[in-house]
Amino acid sequence: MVDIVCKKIDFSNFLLFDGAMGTMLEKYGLKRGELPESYNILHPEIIEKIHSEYFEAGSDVITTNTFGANSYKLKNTQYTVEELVSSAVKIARKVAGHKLVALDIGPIGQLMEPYGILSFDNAYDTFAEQIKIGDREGADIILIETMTDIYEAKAAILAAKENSELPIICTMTYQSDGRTLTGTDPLTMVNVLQGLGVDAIGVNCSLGPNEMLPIVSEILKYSRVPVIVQPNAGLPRLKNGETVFDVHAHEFAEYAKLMAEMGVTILGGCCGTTCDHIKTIKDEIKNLKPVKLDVQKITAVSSSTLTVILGEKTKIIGERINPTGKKKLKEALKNNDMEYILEEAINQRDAGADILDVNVGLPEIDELEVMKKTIRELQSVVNLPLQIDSVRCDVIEAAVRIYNGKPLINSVNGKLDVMESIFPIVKKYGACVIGLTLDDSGIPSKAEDRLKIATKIVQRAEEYGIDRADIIIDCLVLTASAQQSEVRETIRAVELVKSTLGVKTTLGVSNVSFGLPQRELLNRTFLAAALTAGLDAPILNPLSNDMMSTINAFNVLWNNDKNSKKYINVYSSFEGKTDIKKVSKDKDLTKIIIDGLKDEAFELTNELLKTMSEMEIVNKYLIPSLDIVGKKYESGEIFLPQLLQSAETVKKAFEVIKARMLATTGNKLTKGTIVLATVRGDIHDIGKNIVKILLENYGFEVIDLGKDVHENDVVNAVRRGNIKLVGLSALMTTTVRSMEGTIKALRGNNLDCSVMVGGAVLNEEYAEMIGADYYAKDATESVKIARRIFHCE
Ligand code: THG
Repeated sequence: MVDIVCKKIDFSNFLLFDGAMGTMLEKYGLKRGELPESYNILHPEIIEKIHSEYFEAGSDVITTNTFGANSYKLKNTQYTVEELVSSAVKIARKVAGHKLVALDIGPIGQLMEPYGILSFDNAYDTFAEQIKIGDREGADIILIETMTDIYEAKAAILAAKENSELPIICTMTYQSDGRTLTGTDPLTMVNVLQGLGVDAIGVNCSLGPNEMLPIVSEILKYSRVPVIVQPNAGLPRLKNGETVFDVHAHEFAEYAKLMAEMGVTILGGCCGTTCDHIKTIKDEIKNLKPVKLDVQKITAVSSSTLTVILGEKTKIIGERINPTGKKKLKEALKNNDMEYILEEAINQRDAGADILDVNVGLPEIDELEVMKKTIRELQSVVNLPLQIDSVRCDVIEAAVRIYNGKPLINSVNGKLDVMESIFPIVKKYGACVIGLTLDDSGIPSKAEDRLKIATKIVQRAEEYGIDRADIIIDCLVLTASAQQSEVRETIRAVELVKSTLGVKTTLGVSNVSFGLPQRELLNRTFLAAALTAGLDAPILNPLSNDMMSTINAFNVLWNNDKNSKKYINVYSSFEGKTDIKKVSKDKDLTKIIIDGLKDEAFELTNELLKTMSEMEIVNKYLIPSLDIVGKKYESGEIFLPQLLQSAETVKKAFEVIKARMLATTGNKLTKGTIVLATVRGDIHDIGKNIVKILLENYGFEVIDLGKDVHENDVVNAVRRGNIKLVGLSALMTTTVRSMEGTIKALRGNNLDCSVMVGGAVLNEEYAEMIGADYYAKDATESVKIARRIFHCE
């Protein structure tokens, strides 16, 4: 059959998706524990019926029943990705006819490395398999949805881009704190995903339409691609053992209308929505015209949890991860000593860096492998956006590919061949890039000629589809000792480039002083002049008090530091302060744990054991630092990845302590044993695994029964181990009933244990209703409960 379906989607009008599949399937008989996608084979007529109902209700897009059809989730089933995806697309196409079919891609259901087992490449391959089949079978859109980890979303988007030419829509799921599970905020999502070239961005699931409003409005502020919203019909609630959703069609459609008026152009529904909801939206928006928003372009780079916007006040790019002139770093790179590099990163962050330059170019090492490793390690420890610095294109591409965020590439210049090799990478991965004002004739003396090169770079980039907002121009600092007259030209060039091209600027400030005494004096004086000219983001050594104090002073004089607040804070008791460099030399286990430095924790614990007892270390350092980290997590200062990183760091220290106790006293260090299980019918164990990591690192022993655990298996484990605390997890509304059944079974067997429960659809009220003793709203709460039960307060 010749494929004549037009692949271009008209995003200039409203596009109406369909509503829920899962909750509709339950209505048509899907049992708890049954694989929803199995219906594509076992009951295709039911899938067809649901699609038809949405079609009749007015959906422009029919979404395939393939949410969980990935090789990880199908591992222990009789089904293959091939058969489930191809049958799903066929059924959807049959109903949709010339309307659109969206290939549904849900999350894989595993935590990504370094905390979980899922590597970036595995995630990519898993998505690529689904996408190739869906594309071949004639889907029109790839819908990547319910993503909670932006790194996984990136893997899915790359898999879609490299294995099909279909339009890509990506939606993420937010918690009530306005972030995804792994801590991504709306601005960061837009900055990263828009860069990756998705055709529409948005939110789905988890929250009801009302709770989503602030998130949607934040996305609309930044998104230059159409925005899609597919809320749940409110937050799920258990009523007489059934899951109910309280936002009915009319109220739901009112919210849809409100969102359309705000600027959303693609609408639909997630859990709990029905064809009534879709039909009512259709009616509500029929007389509306899509709102065209005037979105301001920003120059911004992102890690997975933090976006740094250039131009808002001076942003500092830390230069210290660069072997030039640094003997110790060279040694560390040769010896694969990541801990040294991580420390450099942490010190720069603590000193106030906003972005970190990463250059690992040494002739005697495998730069590509070391760069990848360095990026992975850095992004698990510091949340600052990274600047990827190499003269090798292959190194830049490899690093940008595995980077979890929107990086800054250092650099491109006015040479044709360099632009031809760098710009495709910038475009494909949606990075920002530094453009150096030099070309085949070198660095021009005059500011006007540097502007010419900058103009050429910007124009060329735009031909590649790169927005000029993603380009940061470096007018290049020359050394005062060799090219004295050209130092001022750099300052003039900054002014010229900014006023003519409207781009942001950077400079590697310390170049100015090579070969002269008192380098810091020249550096800081030059910095002050460049800041006055409008320099947005200097590359410098954040550990230099001279440089940082110049910036602090500048921010007062330029009215950036309102009421001199930061200045006063830093300098009002300056006499008593020690140098930043000296402070960071003292090793403190508490700080090491908070920073998440595993190897250092291991070494320092061994060191401390020479003068302290095992329990002293546990009580003086390990538990208090985990408490600090827990508080930071609860207050929203840090997010899940950093929480887990610190937990893993404590684990290293515990390993040393446990081994020592076993050797000296024969005692095992444990505060108590806890049984954990994801209940019968539920295969989602991310939440339970996070709880396990935390509990173990607080010194509890965990018997992990895994997922889809039968009531009797929990009962037996509790009886056998005389267990005092059980933790049960359920993600789906349908499996909360298994949770209730498990608690009944424990009580029915007269087992004297407390039960704590957790999971996305639970709250205090259900927990009580199903007979649990405790509700753990998140992993840190489960630790508090365990400490209460085992009296370790
Ligand atoms: N523009 C852009 N990128 C750049 C530069 C630039 N990257 C490299 C450089 N210039 C900026 N980064 C550094 C990194 C290290 C050093 C200087 C600038 C350095 N400084 C001391 C020295 O020269 O001996 C060592 C300092 C120390 O160890 O404390 O090595 O202009 N886009």
